[in-house]
Amino acid sequence: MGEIHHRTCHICEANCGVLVEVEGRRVVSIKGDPGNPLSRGHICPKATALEDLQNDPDRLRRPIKRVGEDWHEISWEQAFREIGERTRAILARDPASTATYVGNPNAHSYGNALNAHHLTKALGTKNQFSASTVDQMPHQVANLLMYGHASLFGIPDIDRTETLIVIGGNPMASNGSVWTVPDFRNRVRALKARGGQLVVIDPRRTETAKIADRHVFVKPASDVFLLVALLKAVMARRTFQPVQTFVTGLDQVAALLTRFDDAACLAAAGVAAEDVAFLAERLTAGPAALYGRLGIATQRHGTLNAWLIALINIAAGQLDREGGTVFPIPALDTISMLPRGSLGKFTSRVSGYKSALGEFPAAALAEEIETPGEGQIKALFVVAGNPVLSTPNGPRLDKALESLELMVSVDMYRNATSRRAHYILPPTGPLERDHYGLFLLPMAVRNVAVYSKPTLEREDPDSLHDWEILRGLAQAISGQPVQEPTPREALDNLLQRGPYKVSLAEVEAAPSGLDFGPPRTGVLPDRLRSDGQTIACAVPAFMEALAALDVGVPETGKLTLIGRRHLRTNNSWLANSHRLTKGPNRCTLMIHPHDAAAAGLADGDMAKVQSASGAITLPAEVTDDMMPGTVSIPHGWGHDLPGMAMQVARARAGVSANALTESGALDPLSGNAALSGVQVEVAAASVA
Ligand SMILES: Nc1nc2c(c(=O)[nH]1)N[C@H]1C(S)=C(S)[C@@H](COP(=O)(O)OP(=O)(O)OC[C@H]3O[C@@H](n4cnc5c(=O)[nH]c(N)nc54)[C@H](O)[C@@H]3O)O[C@H]1N2
Ligand SMILES: Nc1nc2c(c(=O)[nH]1)N[C@H]1C(S)=C(S)[C@@H](COP(=O)(O)OP(=O)(O)OC[C@H]3O[C@@H](n4cnc5c(=O)[nH]c(N)nc54)[C@H](O)[C@@H]3O)O[C@H]1N2
Ligand code: SF4
Ligand SMILES: [Mo]
Repeated sequence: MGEIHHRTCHICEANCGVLVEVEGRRVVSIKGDPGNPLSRGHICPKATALEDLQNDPDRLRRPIKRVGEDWHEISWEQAFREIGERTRAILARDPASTATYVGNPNAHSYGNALNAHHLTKALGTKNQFSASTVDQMPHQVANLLMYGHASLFGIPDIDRTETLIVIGGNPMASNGSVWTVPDFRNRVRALKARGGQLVVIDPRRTETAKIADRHVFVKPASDVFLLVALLKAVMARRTFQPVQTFVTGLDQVAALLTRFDDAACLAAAGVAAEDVAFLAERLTAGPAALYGRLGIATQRHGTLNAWLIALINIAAGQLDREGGTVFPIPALDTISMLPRGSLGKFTSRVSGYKSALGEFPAAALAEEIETPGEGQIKALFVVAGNPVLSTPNGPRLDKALESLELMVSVDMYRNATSRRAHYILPPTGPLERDHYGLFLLPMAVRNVAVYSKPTLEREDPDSLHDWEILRGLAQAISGQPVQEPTPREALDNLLQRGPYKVSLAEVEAAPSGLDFGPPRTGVLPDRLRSDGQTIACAVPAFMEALAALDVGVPETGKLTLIGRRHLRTNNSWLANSHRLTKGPNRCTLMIHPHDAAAAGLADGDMAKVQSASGAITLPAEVTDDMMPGTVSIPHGWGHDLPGMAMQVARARAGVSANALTESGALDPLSGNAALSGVQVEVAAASVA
């Protein structure tokens, strides 16, 4: 029997508790922790991949430096010294010519979250980019303008609702997003056992749709029309019920909505009137929650969608209600730690995009590197990100990266993006770090506090955690040491100042986690950070955009592309795990039989997919799970680029969906990329 360590799996947002059995440095097993109050023993196949990651021979353990096409291991001391010198020389020429791109795993590392600003401060740069603008930025803009804080998220009270409506999310594959909801399947089982219903609105009959009581197809990127019709239907059913006293302006919204013709909206969304009537009925009867996620955010109407979803929950009387949309009170309250957020503080140099939360659209990174002039990006620091595979028109960005004078990747792999770096700085292994779900526990279906110690000692005593690398870079560039408490000390401090006033020691004393119970209600308006602590529904910027909205979707005669996720992947970066890459090829073009026939494609045939940005060729998977006219390709593939060093991934490389997405296609209110709704042509690939 080895030693059992309690841990939180940090791979996805679900934050499942795991029990890791180790003998010395050998991992004997990784199992679900039944004592974890949030995940209750649930895990998915990715948890065991933590061991693959920890022991992956391709995982970098030492800093490496590229000279031409050759890579050399160097010491940390040399890496920091050279990067510091080269950065200072670039800054001396043009102080506005550096940039950062911060990827998704930063949301899963409290050490990164608390230390990334040291690097941006040392660089003194406004050129900040992140995965947020290919993801949840629309939700955050809506939160900011409605609730007064970009990080104040409402979540469905799944454990007490009677109706859960999911639009543009697939938690059976993703395990939930901006909603920490491990063990989704059993939570849905319990919902059904108490007579409740799950409804899914999605252009694909997804894994979640398949366990739902009802699935409604919607045309991609046309949800806004469905949501307008649904809001009208909900309002029509609730004319006599009082609205919460802290809510204002719903009547102004209602007045604006009269300009929309219901039938035209439904036709544009491809949804039947009876479906809307059903949804409105469920939303206004018992406790119900409408939850929208990635599919409604990564499209040109992302922010309008997020706003309309909030308005529907409000108008239906479901906000801050048991079984409705609720606001967790986390042990570490990020809304008192983070700034509220700002819009339009900076304007991007090339296209004049307004910043959101101090960030420019990730989709604009390439043009800022390519376009000459003062402020052209010459040095880029990528922290735990793979934008070549994850941002629109990745091949264009890839080419732009090649032209940089200095690129540094803080990453554990030499992958599609970091192969372009001059230096790759790898952090300690995944089991060698501690964990607290800083950003994710505030969106959890129960209020819990869980802390994980490192499971293993650092294999190499010289290796550095991400946060130490970030501080090391800051010091190397600025010449000033970072004198601040360690992340662990900061965590203790923040917890003690939090609503439950617990110390880190008290949290650690409960290795499976401390449980503060289900989400409370009646927390509004107290928790609001808006002026006057009101929810002013008629947000001017949103009202203006809605007033300008043309009903209808132009007929292009082309197919519309959407994405998808698989349980055994996580964006681009688990592709080198032996365990997870087993099984059938998952990088396929899902296409409806009618569309396949029209393109002359049979199941398994190679299909060429062409957009305005580029073309890729991949096998067709013919399935009536797709809405006719819509095709689906997963992202995070394309692992056969020269210079990559991921052996397992290379053997099952796939192709990148982001060769098709377009850098100019954005949600204007948030700068979020419109990954959904790309127009494509599909044909049988000519046999070479
Ligand atoms: N077409 C399309 N594109 C999409 C999406 C889509 O649905 N469709 N989804 C978008 C979404 S939601 C997101 S969040 C983005 C993700 O975009 P990114 O964050 O840019 O990409 P990831 O693939 O998550 O890559 C994470 C990188 O971090 C590294 N890494 C992993 N863990 C750690 C760590 O602990 N420390 C360090 N230093 N590095 C680490 C990995 O090796 C990898 O290089 O992709 C987006 N792109
Ligand atoms: N296994 C696994 N889990 C993951 C990840 C992963 O890569 N793999 N990634 C993690 C990350 S970074 C994130 S952000 C979350 C995302 O978590 P989710 O939001 O659940 O993301 P997806 O599974 O991509 O689901 C998006 C759904 O939107 C649908 N969709 C696409 N376009 C539209 C549209 O225009 N309208 C509507 N209504 N629906 C549309 C798609 O068909 C898909 O079913 O997942 C996280 N968890
Ligand atoms: S659902 Fe997410 S957190 Fe849970 S085991 Fe899987 S990858 Fe880890
Ligand atoms: Mo994401």
